Amino acid sequence: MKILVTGGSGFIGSNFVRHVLATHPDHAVVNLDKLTYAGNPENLRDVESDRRYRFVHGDICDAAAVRDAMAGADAVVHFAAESHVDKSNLGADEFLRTNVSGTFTLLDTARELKVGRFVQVSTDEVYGSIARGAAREADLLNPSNPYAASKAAGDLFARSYWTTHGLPVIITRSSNNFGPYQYPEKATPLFITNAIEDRPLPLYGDGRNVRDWLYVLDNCEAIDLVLHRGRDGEIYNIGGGTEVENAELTRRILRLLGKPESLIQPVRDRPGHDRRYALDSSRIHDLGWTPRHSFDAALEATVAWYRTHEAWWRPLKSGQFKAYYARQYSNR
Ligand code: NAD
Ligand code: TDX
Repeated sequence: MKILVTGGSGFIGSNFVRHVLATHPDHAVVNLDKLTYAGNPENLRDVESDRRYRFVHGDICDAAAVRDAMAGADAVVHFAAESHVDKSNLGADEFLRTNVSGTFTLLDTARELKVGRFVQVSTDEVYGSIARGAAREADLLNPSNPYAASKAAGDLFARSYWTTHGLPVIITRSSNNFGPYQYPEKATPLFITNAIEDRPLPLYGDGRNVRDWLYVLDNCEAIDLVLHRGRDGEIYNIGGGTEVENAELTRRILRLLGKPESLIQPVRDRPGHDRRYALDSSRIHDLGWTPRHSFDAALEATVAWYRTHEAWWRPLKSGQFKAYYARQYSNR
């Protein structure tokens, strides 16, 4: 199978490309990535020499580049996105461009080239905050922040290409991923790396917001399963089944690193901060997936990875990131 992966140089995409090459000897991957601040060639340095892997530097909004990269592909797995909620709150132009217009360009090209499967990688955020129970795939979309709104719009275009044009689209909606190669703007890698540096861990609001944490390798296995065995036109929630309050996550990270809780710094809340995400994942369980990693073991492995990969994240926390961090947290 020849797969076009978009956004393969980011966090989940790079883990997915590595997973596919390691587990499917007969698969080839083309990775189309614009290399924004979140895309990093270092994430896939170890597979660069694999003859089944090809990197294409390009923008998913560029129809000609998309057509070239997609030519001959049996399937598309679409990760490329602007993915950070706080960044979308500061300005959402790029979110609209990439997550909506870029998704449309990919769908339209896949229709033209008659691609056999299109996996739209989406998020639990499209359901909005869930006070009680768990979101199911047929629930109404109720996004709160501009990032989530742009992902919901992408999902609706994807659905419409299945319903109207018969493009074999599948949507995955996963909960919060954590693991190796996550850009340190997101809570888990930000907190781990700040703690290693003995810097404060900025905890939003009362710290009681709940996220359902999913180890990135478990998500890659779920996406792989959906890609090969999912049903056309279906949506699959992928939840880790581990609901944890942010304050608890923060304390666990500090404990794993042997750092004091005094590093926790309560800061002003994120505007529109969803209180809780929760997914009903029975549909993908019925397909045969369940997370293989326990939250405790996966968090420990993740902390260990950032400890042993300072050369990966230290350069990311300088330059452009420093300016973002100063802007994001200075007035909180
Ligand atoms: P990321 O920010 O780490 O990576 C995004 C990648 O997309 C980068 O390599 C970037 O260079 C690339 N990209 C951005 N704009 C592009 C464009 N216009 N053209 C080509 N490439 C472009 O993101 P991530 O955390 O790996 O998320 C991957 C996908 O999974 C996203 O669609 C996101 O919405 C979804 N998702 C993420 C999580 C999570 O917890 N991280 C949870 C659920 C869903
Ligand atoms: O500095 C911080 N302090 C803090 O308390 C940051 C960056 C976050 N938080 C809180 C906000 C959230 O409740 O931690 C929680 C997790 O925050 P993020 O890592 O920014 O993730 P979230 O906003 O939940 O969105 C993530 O999961 C869904 C991904 O970034 C999205 O791409 C995905 O769709």
